Parts: sequence; C-alpha cells; structure tokens
Amino acid sequence: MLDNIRFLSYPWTVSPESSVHYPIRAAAKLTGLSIDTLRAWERRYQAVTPLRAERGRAYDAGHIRRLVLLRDVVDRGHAIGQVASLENSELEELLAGPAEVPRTPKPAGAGQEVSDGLQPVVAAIESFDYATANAQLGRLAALLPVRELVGEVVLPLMRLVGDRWREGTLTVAQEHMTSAILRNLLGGLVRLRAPSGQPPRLLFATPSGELHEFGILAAALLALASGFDALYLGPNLPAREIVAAAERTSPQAVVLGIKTSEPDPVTIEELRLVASKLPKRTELWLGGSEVRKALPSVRGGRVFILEDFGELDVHLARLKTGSR
Ligand code: B12
Repeated sequence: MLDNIRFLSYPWTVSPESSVHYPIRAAAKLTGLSIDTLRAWERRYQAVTPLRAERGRAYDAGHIRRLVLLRDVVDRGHAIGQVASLENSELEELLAGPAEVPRTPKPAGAGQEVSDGLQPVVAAIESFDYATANAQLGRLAALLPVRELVGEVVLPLMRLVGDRWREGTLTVAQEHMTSAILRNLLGGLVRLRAPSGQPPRLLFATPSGELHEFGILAAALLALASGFDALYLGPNLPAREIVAAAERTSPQAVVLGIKTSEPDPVTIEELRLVASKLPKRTELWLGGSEVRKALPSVRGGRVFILEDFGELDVHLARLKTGSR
C-alpha cells in the first residue's frame, strides 16, 4: 500500500491525530519524496524539523502532512526555497490557485531518473567536482553521435538539473556549473564542425532578453551534422543585429530559440521586428516547446514554429529537397 501513496493527496491517509512516528524511509514512501530530498529540505530550508529518535529522524503525521503539501506546491512550479517558510494554510492557498509554471505530468520520481551512463556526471555535479563532470561529459561527447548526445545527455541532464534545483537538492551554483561545462562542450563542437560555406545556410541566435542558449546550440549541432552550414551568433542578440546579419549572409532561415513561457514584452516586440524586417527570401524559425503559447502574435507567411528537434528535422529535410 505504501508504494502507491505518492498518488494519493487529500484526504490524508495518515490521521493527523495519530501519535505514530515514522522513520525517514517510511516518510519517503508516504510522501513520494526521496530520502535525499527530505534531508535537503530539512537542512537547507528547515521545511520540517523531525524529532530525533534513537534510530534517527522520526516524522509524525503533521510533518508528513506538511511535506505532502510542499511536494504538491513544488510540483506546481514553485521553488522550495521560496515556499519552505510558508504556513500550511498559505501552501493550501497556493494549491488552490493557478500553477506557477505549467508542467507536464510525470510519474513519481521521473524527474530524478537518468540513464546509468549519466550517473557519474550527476554524482560529480552533486559534489561540485568540476573536473570529473567535465571529463565524463567530454567522454560521452567523444563516444556518442550528435543526435544521441543531444537526446540522451544534454536534454535529460538540463531537465534533471532544473527539476532538482526547484526541489532544492541542487543549488543555483551547481546549475551554473553544469551550464558552463555544457556550454563549453557544445560550443566547441559547433566550432569544430567546420561549416561547409555552401548553402543551405542557417543562422542561429536567441532574441534580446532570452539567455537560454542550449536549444539553439543543440539545433545548430544537429543542422551541421545534417550537412547544413550554420552561422552561430549566440544568445541575447538585438533584432537589428539579427536582421543586419541576415542581410549580409543571406541564410535560408534565421533560427531563434525561445525557452521561457512568458517572454518579456521587449522580447516579443523584438521578434515582431525580426519577422517584419528579414530579407524576403529568408524564413524565420522559432524553436521551443513554449513558443506557440508564448508568441501567439508573432506569425506570418514565412514564420514557422518548431516545438522540438523532430520538427527541426522536418524543416531541414524540406530545405534540402527544396519543397515548401
Ligand atoms: C540552464 C537554465 C538557465 C541558464 C541558461 C544558461 C544557458 N547558457 O543557456 C541561466 C542560469 C542563464 C537561466 C536563467 C534564467 N532562467 Co532558466 N533554466 C535553465 C534550465 C535548468 C535548463 C534549460 C535548458 O537549457 N534546457 C535545454 C533545452 C534544450 O531543453 P528544452 O527546452 O526541453 O528543449 C526542447 C524544446 O523546448 C525544444 N527547443 C528548445 N529550444 C529550441 C530551439 C530550437 C531552434 C528548436 C528547433 C527546438 C527547441 O526542443 C527541445 C527538445 O524537445 C531550465 C530548467 C528546465 N526544466 O528547462 C530553467 C528554466 C528554463 N529557467 C527558468 C527561469 C525562470 C529563469 C530565470 C528567469 C531565472 C531568474 N530568476 O533569473 C532566468 C531568465 C534568464 C533570461 N532572461 O532568459 C524557468 C522558466 C520558467 C518559465 N515560466 O518559462 C525554468 C523552466 C526553471 C524552472 N523550473 O522554473 N536558466
């Protein structure tokens, strides 16, 4: 029965009046939170203060109730650091309101599962071991074809880091360390794959205000691996620069990444500008899973929305065969 309790929320399966105490392993099962998460929430955020029994921590029904509330609030997109000090009644209010970040439902613990090959990288990140994380990721990059590197290393790792930052088991510094290593690695790979200089050429950037770069980095790598010429301009580029670069280099498409679900109004305005000023023969590809929702107003005949790398493949194939 305990195994299924992660999917139960309210009413409580543990009676609040009960005087029973649960060791940490049972508390983990009752709440669906890992033992590491329980410890981190206690140590870093004082989310609950379990009793100290002879055999270690002991959680009562009140602790379990609060942990389930915190778990559900974090699942709805709030960072543990921002909600850990709230009263239970405030947490209940948050649960009654709209979600902070819309999330794809996932099975219990799914955000924490990575393939065996990634476990040494995760362990190195957890212990701030830059050299080992760097070496392990470099080894994977040398062994894996680009497609697998992106699909089985970069995407799962960044999602795991994001999820674990939110639940408080990785810090902002550990996320920054991981981003820095991956940025260097993927940037190096883009640079190493010498562009052919031949069309079809694509230009990659993110608009002003958008600092999330891994989508365009991965997309540029995939395009290069498919035989395209990629001009990589990086993140946070003003519209007038994007347009001027396109005028000078005549790419078939300008590919922009947008990660956030609620872009700054300035970013939206910049995107409109790019869409209206690009040379007539240049398409605008807007990449990212949130783009359709975030940018309903940036549309036009030569604007295409690419929600994932599968759609990137479709458009690359279209350019190659010259169809529309
Ligand atoms: C790394 C990271 C950062 C790094 C970025 C470093 C870098 N050099 O890129 C830094 C520290 C700069 C950062 C900053 C911020 N971040 Co941040 N960040 C992340 C993190 C951990 C990973 C994002 C990532 O790169 N993923 C890799 C991409 C490739 O994966 P993906 O989006 O799943 O990609 C798929 C599709 O979207 C699509 N796709 C995506 N891009 C593209 C591009 C093309 C061309 C195509 C074809 C397809 C495509 O294809 C992929 C496969 O299906 C996420 C956590 C998460 N769960 O996403 C938060 C996250 C994106 N960040 C978030 C936030 C809130 C911020 C900040 C506002 C934080 C702050 N308070 O300062 C700032 C905003 C900065 C800004 N103005 O842009 C939120 C966004 C919430 C929202 N409402 O959208 C997230 C989701 C964290 C969270 N759980 O709250 N962040």
